[in-house]
Amino acid sequence: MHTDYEQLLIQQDGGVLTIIMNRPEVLNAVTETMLEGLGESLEEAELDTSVRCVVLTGAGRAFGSGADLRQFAAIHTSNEPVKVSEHLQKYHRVIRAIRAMHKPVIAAVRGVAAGASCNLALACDLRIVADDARFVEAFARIGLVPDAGGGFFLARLVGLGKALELSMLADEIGASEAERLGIANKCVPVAEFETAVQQFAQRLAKGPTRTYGLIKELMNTSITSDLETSLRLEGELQDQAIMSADHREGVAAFIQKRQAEFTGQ
Ligand code: LHQ
Repeated sequence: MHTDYEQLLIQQDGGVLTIIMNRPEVLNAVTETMLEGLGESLEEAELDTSVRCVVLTGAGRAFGSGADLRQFAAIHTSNEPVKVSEHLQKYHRVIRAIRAMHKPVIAAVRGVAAGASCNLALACDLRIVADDARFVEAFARIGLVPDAGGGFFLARLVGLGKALELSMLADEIGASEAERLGIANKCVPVAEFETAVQQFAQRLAKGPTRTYGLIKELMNTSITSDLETSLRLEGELQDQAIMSADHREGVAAFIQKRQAEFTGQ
């Protein structure tokens, strides 16, 4: 793995690759440089067979404060119409890389996750949060619509009514509310956060990685497809899963009354 990025720290421990957005002085506000690094490192993680789980997190007291507003303030100084959709392509590359990755991607959220950073966390497969975590769809506060995948992920996680409420009022929700709504999969005290994240990620990294990839494909396709498409796909994917070494190992471990040791194949 290439680990030398200007605004990211990248660490690998066994099968767990941790990508840390690293601009703590502005609560990891997102820039084009950061997005390019995220896109590249996630695409590389997909190809690296030594990586079996990815953790996305922020340096310091926050996950992220959304797009860097100081960078964007400058674009309003001219009277030219502003086209931000091209810039959004950089977020979309990151989101596609997370969703297409054939291994689990976890967002580890402590402190605030606002705006586009909030939605990058929602694009991940699972979210583990510290009890000081705060999620805020901050866009409407500055007269914008949710971007970075928010229109897709938020409503699917919390339902349409709640998604509209969170987007229109742009109020913060805390960790326990996020857990209640199904945004957070697991909430832990801040003092235990780093250990809990590593344990959670290491557990996933020792799982049947190839099957996890197929599970992602099944779930991500099924939330946008009809029943027939989903049933057809589950058959195709199960044909692949049943041929995996991890399936054979799982069955053997059950029969021999021992813990399965998955290789990810
Ligand atoms: C920041 C930021 C930030 C720069 C804190 N930028 N410096 C938008 C634009 C265009 C196109 C594409 O899409 C988008 C998508 C979006 O993400 S829109 C949403 C953008 N984000 C926001 O509106 C959130 C702005 N930040 C805040 O409301 C607060 O900072 C939050 C609630 C995140 C955290 O509050 P506090 O914990 O009280 O921290 P703080 O406000 O004191 O921030 C600490 C420092 O970080 C501070 O700098 P300073 O030099 O005063 O210490 C902030 O200015 C800086 N910072 N967010 N997005």
